[in-house]
Amino acid sequence: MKATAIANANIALVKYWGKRNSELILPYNSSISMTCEGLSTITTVEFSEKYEKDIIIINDEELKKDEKDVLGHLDRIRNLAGIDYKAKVVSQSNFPVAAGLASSASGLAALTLAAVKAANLNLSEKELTILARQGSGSACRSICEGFVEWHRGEKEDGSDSFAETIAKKEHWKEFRIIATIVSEMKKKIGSRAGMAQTVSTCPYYENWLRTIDEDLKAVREGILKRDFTAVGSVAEYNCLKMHALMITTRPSIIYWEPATMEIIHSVLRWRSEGLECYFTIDAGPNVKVMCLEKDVEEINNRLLELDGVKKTIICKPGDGARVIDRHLF
Ligand code: 2P0
Repeated sequence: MKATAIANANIALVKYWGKRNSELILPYNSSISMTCEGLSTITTVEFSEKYEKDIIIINDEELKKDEKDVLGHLDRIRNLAGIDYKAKVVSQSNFPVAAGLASSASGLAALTLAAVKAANLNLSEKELTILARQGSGSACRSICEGFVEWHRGEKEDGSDSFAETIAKKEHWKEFRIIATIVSEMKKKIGSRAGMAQTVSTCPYYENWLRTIDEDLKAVREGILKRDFTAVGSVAEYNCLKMHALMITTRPSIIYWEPATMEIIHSVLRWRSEGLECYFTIDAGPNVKVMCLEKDVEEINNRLLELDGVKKTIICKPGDGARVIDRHLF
């Protein structure tokens, strides 16, 4: 009862921010993302009677007891499979965790698939996304390939809140997201607490929900037409709207650092000079820059020249989660 899976992180073009049900992780709004080749997590899960307790090792560190997400998710899968063996889980990501680079998405997606296979469950991709969603909302999008939409769903039980590919990676091979790393520090406020705080205190949250369908439609259609200007400009604006919510939450959530601002202004300047690129930022200070393949080298070089940029990772549209043979233990 041992299996290993790999999953890529995803970066949202239309963001998820706010839950209508925090138990089942049901969002107020649908979201669209790109699954990113190159930002991956590999996870091996073994269920066995030889383990007296769950052992969870993430990026070479044993998980502390108070981190319940992973344990709760293992229990969910054990219940589904009707097993009560303890598990050993070893997980390794190739990018900094908790810096707004969606490590929980690739981590929980890989954990879901590896644990499901190790428990001999047979689930469809849609069922896997519903299960991964309950571990971490954005993880459902990392199950799927390429450009992905997570449908918010209407039902109370969450059975229609799932993710699916809207365009495969081959559809738009030229789309690039350059993830810049300005800080590898663990963020001060996690997304989970932050979004709950926004829903309960931000006076603009209703307007976010009122305008989200326009953004979803523009980005979805832009992806299908490979219209980079449409996708980039709406994704950038959607990110700014989400950060406006965060900033006007009480107490304020300000993820931006000076280096974040430096990159925002640089992108705006390069674009005004004719080099087309757009930015998006998640729950952290790191900026992701969207561009097309033809400009990626130039933009990457310019980003690396900025004072605040420590490192960049260039991402193409990538595969969904898959089982692999190489176990981590
Ligand atoms: C997103 N983020 O759409 C948004 C944008 C952060 C900013 O999804 O509580 O780790 O596990 O459902 O999925 C991060 O939130 O939160 C996230 P939970 P998750 O990518």
